[in-house]
Amino acid sequence: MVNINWYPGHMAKTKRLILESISLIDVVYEVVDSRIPYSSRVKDLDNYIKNKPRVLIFNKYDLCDKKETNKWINYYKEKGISVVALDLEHAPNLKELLKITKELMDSVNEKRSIKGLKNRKTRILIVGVPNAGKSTLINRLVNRKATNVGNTPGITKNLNWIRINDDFELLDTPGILWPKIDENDIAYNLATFTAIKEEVLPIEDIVYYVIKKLYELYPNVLLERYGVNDISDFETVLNIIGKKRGCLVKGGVVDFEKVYTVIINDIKLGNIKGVTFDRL
Ligand SMILES: Nc1nc2c(ncn2[C@@H]2O[C@H](COP(=O)(O)OP(=O)(O)OP(=O)(O)O)[C@@H](O)[C@H]2O)c(=O)[nH]1
Ligand SMILES: [Mg+2]
Repeated sequence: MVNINWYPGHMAKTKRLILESISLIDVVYEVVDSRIPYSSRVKDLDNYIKNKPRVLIFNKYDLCDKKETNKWINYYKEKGISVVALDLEHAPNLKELLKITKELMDSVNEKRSIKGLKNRKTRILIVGVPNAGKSTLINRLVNRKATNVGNTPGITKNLNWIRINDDFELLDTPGILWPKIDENDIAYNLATFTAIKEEVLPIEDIVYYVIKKLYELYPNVLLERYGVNDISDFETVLNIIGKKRGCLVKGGVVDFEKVYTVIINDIKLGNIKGVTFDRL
């Protein structure tokens, strides 16, 4: 049982700053990782985005198991949430997102006009767990490198307003988690898909979790990529993978640390595609 108290001061601060800016916001884009559409939803988000119109963005759709992830998309849609799936890396098709945003904004402005208020520019808050692709989304929306991106959690450090044009502004925010992640699978899913810094959980535990999940859900991936079809003994598994992937030290002995890095990097670099770890 894990109980991750990885909640650095800047996350609490980010939430406070979001709460302070929320009255300026019209629409919230909540970005999740399509491989963990449940684990990567910020659990206490409602507390500080209030009841602002929201679009749930399933990012990194290129890396997920579409059959399983589509079940989640339908599940959220049935709950009345607007959902858009995106592959920002290869095919950033933003049309549907912009269409939904316009619809949400039109109804904001309708309500304003009833009160005799003028239309206002669209201000969008982008939130999500670390490394979900929030800043990448902003760069695609403005079509330039307006904010830094990177493949580790914690790249964005501050809240940044980014102007698209006179009618459109975006607020980029640092990734956030919640004070206590006390569900085992959520913690390991976040660690597996790089939303929690690597140091927070022991790397061998993360790797063991990944292998166990692949064995349960995607045995073909485990077999084809690593030559493993039996996980009853973890050391044997590491030895097989180490030999297959050249993680050896002098004398042909497998270096387990290198095996861990290989597996973590395979996930991180998207070498393992077509996997979704959350199940409905
Ligand atoms: N394969 C794939 N990679 C993506 C996609 N979107 C973003 N990435 C990659 O994911 C990594 C994280 O992207 P960022 O935009 O920095 O994520 P972020 O949510 O702003 O992260 P923090 O600022 O750390 O919270 C980068 O390496 C991106 O290139 C996608 O749709 N598909
Ligand atoms: Mg960022």
